[in-house]
Amino acid sequence: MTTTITITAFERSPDRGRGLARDMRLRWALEEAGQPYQVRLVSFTAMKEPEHLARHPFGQIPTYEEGGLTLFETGSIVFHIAERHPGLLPADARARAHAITWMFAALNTVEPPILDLATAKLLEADRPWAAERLPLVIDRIRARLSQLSTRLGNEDWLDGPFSAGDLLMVSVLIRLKLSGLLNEYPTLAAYVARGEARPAYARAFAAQLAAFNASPPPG
Ligand code: GTB
Repeated sequence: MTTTITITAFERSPDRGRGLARDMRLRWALEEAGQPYQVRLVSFTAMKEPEHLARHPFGQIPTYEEGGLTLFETGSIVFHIAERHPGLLPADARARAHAITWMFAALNTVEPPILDLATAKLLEADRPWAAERLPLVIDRIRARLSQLSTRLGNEDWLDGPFSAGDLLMVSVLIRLKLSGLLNEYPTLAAYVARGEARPAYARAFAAQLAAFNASPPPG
């Protein structure tokens, strides 16, 4: 008997369902794992109400429900999926440890300066010190991209076959596409393009976009 998996996603995503909200990471992992799932769309208001706060203490998306299990935090959920289904973590213990290391590297080392850029542009742009801070934020991103690009070199994926580490790293880097920063590193731009070219990614993207297009316009 299979247990239904339900994830939560934005009812009206600010990016209009174009792959940037984090439910995309779960959709992609579930598609790679060949697992069907349902989606519960939540409004920004509903996210802060008790029913959703019981699923997610910080009132955010995504969440993951499977039988009696409820999880939040994208990294933990992707790990949960990857541990239970083939395709996202290697069987060999050492290779698996490396892939898990790249999951943490994506979320703990590469993503923070990228999130800082979004904060600087969206939330701090009117502060008197904003113009002075922005180049520092961008320099910190460039430092990480340069190191990552060197490490990836001519390989397709970070450590052997595609893994949950690549899934998270590509997802993190995608957020830089609009800034133009990714294209400064052709190795990484090609890496992201390889991720986006995976059929599982394409299915996840199409599903997220379809959910946005089907959701009611703000009333
Ligand atoms: N650490 C948590 C995790 O990884 O699961 C962070 C979850 C998180 O940031 N969730 C965001 C959220 O719920 C949505 S994904 N925000 C609403 C709130 O906090 O009230 C971040 C996101 C949202 C929208 C875009 N976009 O439209 O471009 C991109 C990324």
